[in-house]
Amino acid sequence: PTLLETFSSRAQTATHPLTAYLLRLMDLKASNLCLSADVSTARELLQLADKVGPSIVVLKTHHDVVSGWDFHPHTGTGARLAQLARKHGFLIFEDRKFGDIGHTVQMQYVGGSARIIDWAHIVNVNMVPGKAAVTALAEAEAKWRERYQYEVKTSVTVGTPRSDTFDEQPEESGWWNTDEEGQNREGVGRKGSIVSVTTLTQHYESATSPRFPRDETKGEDCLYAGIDEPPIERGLLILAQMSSAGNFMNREYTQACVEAAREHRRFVMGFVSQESLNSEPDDHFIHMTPGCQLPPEGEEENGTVAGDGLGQRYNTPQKLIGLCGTDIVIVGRGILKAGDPQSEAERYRTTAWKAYLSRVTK
Ligand code: 5FU
Repeated sequence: PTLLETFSSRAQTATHPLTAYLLRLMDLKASNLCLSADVSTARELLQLADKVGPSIVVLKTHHDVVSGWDFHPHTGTGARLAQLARKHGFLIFEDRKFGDIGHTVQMQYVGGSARIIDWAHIVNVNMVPGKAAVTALAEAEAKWRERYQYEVKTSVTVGTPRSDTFDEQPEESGWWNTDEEGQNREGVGRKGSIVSVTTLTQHYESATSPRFPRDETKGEDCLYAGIDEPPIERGLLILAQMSSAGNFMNREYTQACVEAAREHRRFVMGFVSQESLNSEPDDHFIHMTPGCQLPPEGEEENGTVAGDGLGQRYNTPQKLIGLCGTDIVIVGRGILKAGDPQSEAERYRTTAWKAYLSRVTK
C-alpha cells in the first residue's frame, strides 16, 4: 500500500489475518500506539495493562525483565495479560528477539516455562542467524495451531475431570495425561492423572485462549465493543532496523529481512523498523517503531528528542508516522516515567493518530 492508504482500507487487503485484525482495531480505537511495558514486577505490569489498555492497540512485553512472573498456563501472568487484552482490545507482543538456530528458536517459542506462544499474539526475530529462524518459527506456529484447534474440536471425556483443582496446581503438574485409548495426550493435571480433553479445552478457553467465548452478560471480561476475538494465527515481526546508535543493520541487511518476510507472508506480519519497508504491490506489511518520544508538553517539536545516554535514540511520532511512514509507534519510558502514565498514553495516542490522519489526507 502507499503511505496514503488508510488503516481500514489496508485491513481489507492485508495478507495476514492478524494484521487485518490489528488494522481494524487501530481504526476502531483511533490508536496506533504500542506501550512498551518495561516494568519490573508482574503486579505493576498487570495494573499498567489495565490502566493504559484503552489507549493502545499493542502491549509490548519483555517477560524476562519481570520479576514474579507466574508461569501457570491458565492463571499465570501470560494468561492474565491475555484476559486484559480481550477486555480492552489489544494484542500482546513479546519482544523476545529470537536469535538462534531454527531448532532452538522453536523450543524457545513454544516451550520452557514461559510458553510464549500461548499468550503472545506477536513475537519478533533477529535475523542475524539467517532466514531459517523464520521458517522454523513458522513451522512451530503451524504445529501449535493444529494442536490447539484439535483440542478445541475434540470432546473426549475420560476419567474424572479435575476442573476445579486446576487453579492450585501442585508442583508435579505437567503434561503427562493419558486419553481413552491409552495414548499419551498433552494436558494439564497431576502427574499420571487422567484428564478430560473437554475440561482442558474449557480451561484454555477461559484463561489462555484469545478465542474466549463471550460471556452473555459480558461484564469485565469482554472485548472492546465492536471487535471480535482475534484470529488464532500468531504473527511474527522481523527486526529489520533498530533505533539504537551505531547498530549493524545496514541497507543490505534490511533488504534481506524484507525478502524473508515476502517468503512467509502468512506468518510474517511485518517489521520492527524505523521506516516503511513496503515497496512492491504485494507488500502489505505493518511497521512498528521503537525509539519514540514526545518533547515535554508545551515544548516545540522538531522531529527528535535527546537519547537516553545508553545508545537509545528518539524520534517524535510526527516524524516516524508522518515522514518515515511507519504505522505504530512503540513508547516505553516516555509514558512510564510520566507522573500520570494513563494521561500521558492518551497524549501519545492523540499525537500519533493525528500524524497518521495528516499523512493519509495529504
Ligand atoms: F528493536 C528495538 C529497537 O530497535 N529499539 C528499542 O528500543 C526494540 N527496542 C525496545 O523498545 C527496547 O527493548 C524497549 O523495550 C523499547 C523502548 O523503550 P523506551 O523506554 O521507549 O526507550
